Amino acid sequence: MEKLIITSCICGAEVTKEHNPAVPYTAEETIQEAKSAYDAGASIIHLHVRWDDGTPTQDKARFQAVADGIREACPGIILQVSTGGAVGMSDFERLQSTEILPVPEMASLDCGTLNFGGNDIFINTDDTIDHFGDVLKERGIKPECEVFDKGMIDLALKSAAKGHIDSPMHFNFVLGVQMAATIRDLVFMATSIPAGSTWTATGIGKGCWDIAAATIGMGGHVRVGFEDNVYMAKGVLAKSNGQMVERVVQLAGLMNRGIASPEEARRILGLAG
Ligand code: KMH
Ligand code: ZN
Repeated sequence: MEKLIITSCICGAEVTKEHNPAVPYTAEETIQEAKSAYDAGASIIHLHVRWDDGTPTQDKARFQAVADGIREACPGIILQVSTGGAVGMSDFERLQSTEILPVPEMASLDCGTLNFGGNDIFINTDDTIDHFGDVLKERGIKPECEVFDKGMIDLALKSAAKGHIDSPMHFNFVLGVQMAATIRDLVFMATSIPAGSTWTATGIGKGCWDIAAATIGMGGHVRVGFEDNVYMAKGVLAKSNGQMVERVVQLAGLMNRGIASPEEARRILGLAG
């Protein structure tokens, strides 16, 4: 089995300090949270940014400032910028995160439309997927196909077949937003992607730790962080993203699976480096 790549999604766009006071808003807080995850063993930071009052933004200058700080604090880290942003943002706004320099090595590519947080609609039509795929390809950024249910694997493969996404593809199965966070569905997803693809899984909320443990055993890679979950256990808030990454490292250790360094993650994911 390959070593385990840990991605930390340190702040997201929707979670707030009301959910957990440790959720970062300012550039300094966000950089500090990235460092806590990196020091604990994360090799990829999935990055959203906020204005100081917590409002999500895809503003290029804000992304640049936070990315510069993270790269300085976390030498060698792989930056995966979000192109999802927050519900309701335009495609133009969402893609600004890909314009930072040096060009980020990875970006999320959301592969379908879904109910988000209950009653919001997160829109990703076929044209959006194809267009985002083209932009990432042009900029030499590896997409992480965000898959919130099974049909989204099919939409990603449809876009790839039209030439908008290159192989080998990398997927992130997000369980607990649209599809439920069950190990049955995780197995279904992991066995429904082309041979040679790599995959990460994300359990939202209380599904976080079951999905992480199952994924470690199945040979996938794990994402944890405040974007997905703010608790270590029922009623026990995580103190930092680093604390959540530490638990994944402990689980992997108990299961005899090594942790990938950023360099090893680049090799596993086929990033240019
Ligand atoms: N904030 C969500 C609407 C991504 O980063 O690409 C979208 C999201 C996925 O977080
Ligand atoms: Zn995200």
